[in-house]
Amino acid sequence: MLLAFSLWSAAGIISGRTGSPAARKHAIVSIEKPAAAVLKSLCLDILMDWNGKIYIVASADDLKKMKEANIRYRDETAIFSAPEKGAVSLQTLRNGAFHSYGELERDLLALERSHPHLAKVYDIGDSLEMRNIYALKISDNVQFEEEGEAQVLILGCHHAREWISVEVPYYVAEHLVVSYDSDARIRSLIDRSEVWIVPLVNPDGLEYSIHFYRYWRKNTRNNGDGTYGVDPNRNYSYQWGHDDEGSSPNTISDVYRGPEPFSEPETRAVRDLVEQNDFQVVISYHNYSQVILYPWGYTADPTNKDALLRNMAAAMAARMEAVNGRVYGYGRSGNALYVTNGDTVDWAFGAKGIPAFTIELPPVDQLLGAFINAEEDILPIARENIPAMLYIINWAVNNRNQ
Ligand code: 0X9
Ligand code: CA
Ligand code: ZN
Repeated sequence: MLLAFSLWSAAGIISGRTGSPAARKHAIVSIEKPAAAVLKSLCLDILMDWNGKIYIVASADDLKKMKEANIRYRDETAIFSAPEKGAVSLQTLRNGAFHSYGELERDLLALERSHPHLAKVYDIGDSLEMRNIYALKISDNVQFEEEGEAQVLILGCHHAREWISVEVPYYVAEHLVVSYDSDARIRSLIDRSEVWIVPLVNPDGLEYSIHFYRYWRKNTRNNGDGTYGVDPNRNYSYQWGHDDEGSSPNTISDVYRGPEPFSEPETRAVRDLVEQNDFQVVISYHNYSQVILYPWGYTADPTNKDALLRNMAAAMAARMEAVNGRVYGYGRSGNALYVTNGDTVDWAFGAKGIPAFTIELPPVDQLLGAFINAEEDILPIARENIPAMLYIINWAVNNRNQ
């Protein structure tokens, strides 16, 4: 049922990057899976586990370490470099048509300025490097704090390298705002709801990914031991640290869960926003895999609302496919190839009782680009997500006070 490929080997291999974040050249290499057991001690950045091979993002140092450990690897950099070059425009140098932190700030403020009765920008907290974490609230009478309407929360970019996960929430927001006057269905939904959109939960990580290291995943926390970064999607409190397979206690790991639940300002900002409101649904965008996931993530067991969550995921998938013909899978997170603990949607559902979904955006696999989406795919991907979000807003309106 689930086609998602895991980034994290089911064997729980520890992955991460050594040293401080700095601009460096990396190769992508693959090794045969049986050799993977020895990887644990080398602390390498494992990109994916696919088709019997483990793919690794390796610095010159890493390659040296692998040679010393007699690990035979194959250079696969060429497979990955082609889409990456095509995906960024030379004009804007780094991030092409994708939003940087500054560009997102500019565009959110512009939406607020052009539609002051519909869109309001909130600063819901500061990142470690003191960037603002922005939320855009969309509603009729947006200036009123307590409207007593259904509420939906849409999050993007917990993970730095997942650039498309900023774009989809942003364009959903823009579409809702600019279509309000002309589209009766959107107007009626927005009149009866408040939609909160946080396109960029991890601004420090995104900037680091843009300027220094494209495949950076975590935030940029200095762990104090020569390693950097906590995985924001392992730092929520529900079943935090449940086991060392769904998250890692090792600071160097790319799924390091942090020293304690909500140790990171990015996850605290989301927590506080949820606690100050009454959301009926939470959506958290990630990529890649093209799949809609619902709790639990920490275990393969179903929740007590499995049928409901499954029906909602199926309804979203059908609406997405209808736009461009792209098929999104759906299923329970922990039932897929790997478990996670401390993620957003387990917390939203487990601690707050809110139906919550992780939407892993395209592509479906690494051969179609993995974390790298072509600029010309941004709008088609955003467009196919709009009907799914309208369905979710409508569901929230119909299921308030349940
Ligand atoms: O590992 C994650 O945090 C998410 N995948 S990603 O490739 N974007 O990093 C998945 C979270 C959903 N939970 C599970 N699949 N268990
Ligand atoms: Ca409203
Ligand atoms: Zn992610």
